[in-house]
Amino acid sequence: MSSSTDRRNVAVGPRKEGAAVKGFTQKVHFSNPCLNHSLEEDVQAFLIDEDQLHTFDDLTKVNPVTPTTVLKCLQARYSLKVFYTHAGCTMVALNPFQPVPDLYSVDVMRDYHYATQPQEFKPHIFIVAEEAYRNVQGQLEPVNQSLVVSGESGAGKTWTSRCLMKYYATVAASSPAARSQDTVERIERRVLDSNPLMEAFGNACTLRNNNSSRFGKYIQLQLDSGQLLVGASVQTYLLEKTRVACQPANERNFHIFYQMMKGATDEQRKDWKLPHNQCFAWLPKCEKQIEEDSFHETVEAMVHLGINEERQRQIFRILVGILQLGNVSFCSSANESQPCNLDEHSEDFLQRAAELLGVPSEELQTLLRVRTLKAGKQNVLKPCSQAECGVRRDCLAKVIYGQLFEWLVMFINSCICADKSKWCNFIGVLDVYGFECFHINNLEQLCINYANEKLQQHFVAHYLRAQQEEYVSEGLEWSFVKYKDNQSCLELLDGNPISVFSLLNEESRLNRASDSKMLNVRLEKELGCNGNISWDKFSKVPHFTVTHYAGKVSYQIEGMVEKNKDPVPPELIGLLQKSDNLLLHEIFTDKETEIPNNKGLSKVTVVSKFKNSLENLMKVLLTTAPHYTRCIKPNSDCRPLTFNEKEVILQLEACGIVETIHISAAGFPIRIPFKSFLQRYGLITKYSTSGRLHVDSDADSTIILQQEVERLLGVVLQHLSCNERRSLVHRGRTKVFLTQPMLDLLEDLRKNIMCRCAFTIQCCWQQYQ
Ligand code: AOV
Ligand code: MG
Repeated sequence: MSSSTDRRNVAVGPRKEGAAVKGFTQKVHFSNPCLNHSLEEDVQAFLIDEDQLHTFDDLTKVNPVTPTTVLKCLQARYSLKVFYTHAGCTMVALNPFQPVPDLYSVDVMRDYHYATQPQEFKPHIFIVAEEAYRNVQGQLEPVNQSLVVSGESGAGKTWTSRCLMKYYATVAASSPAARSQDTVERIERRVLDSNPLMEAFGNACTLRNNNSSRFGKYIQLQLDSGQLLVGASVQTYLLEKTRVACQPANERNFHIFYQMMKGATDEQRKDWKLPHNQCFAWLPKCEKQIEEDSFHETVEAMVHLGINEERQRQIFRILVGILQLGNVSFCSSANESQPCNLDEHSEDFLQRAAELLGVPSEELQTLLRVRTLKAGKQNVLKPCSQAECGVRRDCLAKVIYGQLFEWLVMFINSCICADKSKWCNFIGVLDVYGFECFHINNLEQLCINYANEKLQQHFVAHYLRAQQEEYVSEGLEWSFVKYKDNQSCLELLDGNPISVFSLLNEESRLNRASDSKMLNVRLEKELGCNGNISWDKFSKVPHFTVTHYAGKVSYQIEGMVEKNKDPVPPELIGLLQKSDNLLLHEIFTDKETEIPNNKGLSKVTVVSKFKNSLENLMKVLLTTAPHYTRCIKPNSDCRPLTFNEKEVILQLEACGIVETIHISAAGFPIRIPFKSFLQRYGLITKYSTSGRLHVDSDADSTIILQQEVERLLGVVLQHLSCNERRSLVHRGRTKVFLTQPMLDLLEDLRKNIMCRCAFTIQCCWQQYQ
């Protein structure tokens, strides 16, 4: 497979007319970016041009490129409400934290798509979208594309992903008629409707973000041979289902519950046995005021996606059943051999929960209070302690909610995914939960931050490293730009044979009582000398601190092993299989109900499942041409037009933006294999006045191709000195390396020749007539 950058070639986004001529004289820096500039120098540099800073629409033009100058440039633009800036191969998107409707209208989408007005060419997420769209029809063969959107929690990833999907639903609408209307056709509508639905069930208000994604998502937009959107498929990653039964302080449960409470009709309330004034333990309010008017939108999305009324009713009854279950609590039992009782008000709640979940209430009550163990071949009943009863109740809620979410995703896929014969390429949009660091972090944050490490690794490997390695292998002069590699952190987390994950898995499988303590001891013993992990000896609560690429995070060890085991009592699954709620019955039909023996768990743990699913994602990403968008959160209070320098600089440093800019500025972002290059631009030499050249695009010998490329470049750049030429284009061993101005020039020359040919043919035709 050739590198992805090969494919980001001739088909690029909208460009200003004449940009090639203007950009032709642009200076390309070959300064060694590893040299550290002093802060004073930085200040000096940007003070000189301070008034002009906002005009740099590509950070590669800032000189010198340092964290401070980059920061000041972004700040100047942000203060003028300019939210997008190129950073070489990546797009930096600053969160406006306020609606900017004019920036994302259908008209603007079309402007970028057709590129007719100069103002259309300002940096915009639509440039990324359009570039990927045009690149699908690669030079020689179509290439799948991936839009990787990253950034910390609340930075704007989900917002950006939605925006990208809307763009394709508009410009690649499956019916030509739909393109001239503001509405979108059915498949586009359905693809877009998957967003509010999945967000209602998978997003929640956290301390960082009122609409925080609690699951990861990779959506592949399927395009047919005419580049029209004909379907999509969604892959989701690890929903944080613990939230359903346990919400961190000042955070909320999933949106859908609040939407139902606010939006249900009286009739629905009656059906759900839900009085207006009922309070739920699992529906905490947070300090933030959140308007909960989206129930209608969620139901509408369900209707568009084909979830009929009866199915909706089953879904909502399950959800209210979960809430009722959350109000059930237990008293401690005086006698260990006796199961604990329900506390005084819980009888009613349990009754309602059982009714809504469609299971017999006595059986539910018994199964929550008594567990079944395997002793040899026999099953033995054992009364649960008060705490154990609570754990079983939470387990039941979590497994129901988790499986309901999976069913929903499966259903969405079944109605948006096109038949394989109907599509040939895809553009994937990746939106995962952003890097998180709370006061208390546990397995959820460990997984979320691990996913972000993996994405960062993908970026480092596929851009920072691959780009530079290619320069060297193609024989270009290059002084290597150092970058922060997160490989050692990843090895700490998921490496073989010993890592945080492997030890956590071992403890989970051993199933011993003092697992948290043991885990801590083993982590310290086996990984203590790794520089990416540390312990605070004075802390009362056992925890370990990991130095992630985006900062240090302390993880609480208590509860981690249990969360990783994610045990579900099989008896409870058996109960759900008997449910007369048809959806619940369907969801649990094939699930395992065998009682395991007490030797330990053979079940796949949460982290191993998550690691596998991320590895599969990485494999898919590797087969696609990536486009990176870095979302930046200008302030942690989510205030509009507030730019906190300290917070922004940390984010810029974490994602290696300065290194990226250096590599992009000093490098040649466009690489075209000789053969493709000659196939596209060979006509320039054929029609050149400076002598006809023989360009045989079928020639296979690299040496012949090299010579032909050399001659072609000689014709195009005949008036430039060797040094000038080298700053624009380089002939490598197998590819031509180009800067954007050079590509613009070649494209303009090609276009001119084609226009001239067309004109000549027209004249001949007229004469002939
Ligand atoms: P995230 O996806 O990156 O966080 P979101 O995409 O949910 O963050 O963005 C957070 C909030 O910022 C949104 O709800 C919007 O209010 C606002 N916002 C973001 N981008 C824009 C924009 N371009 N224009 C206007 N408002 C915007 V997380 O899922 O927590 O990691 O997990
Ligand atoms: Mg999100």
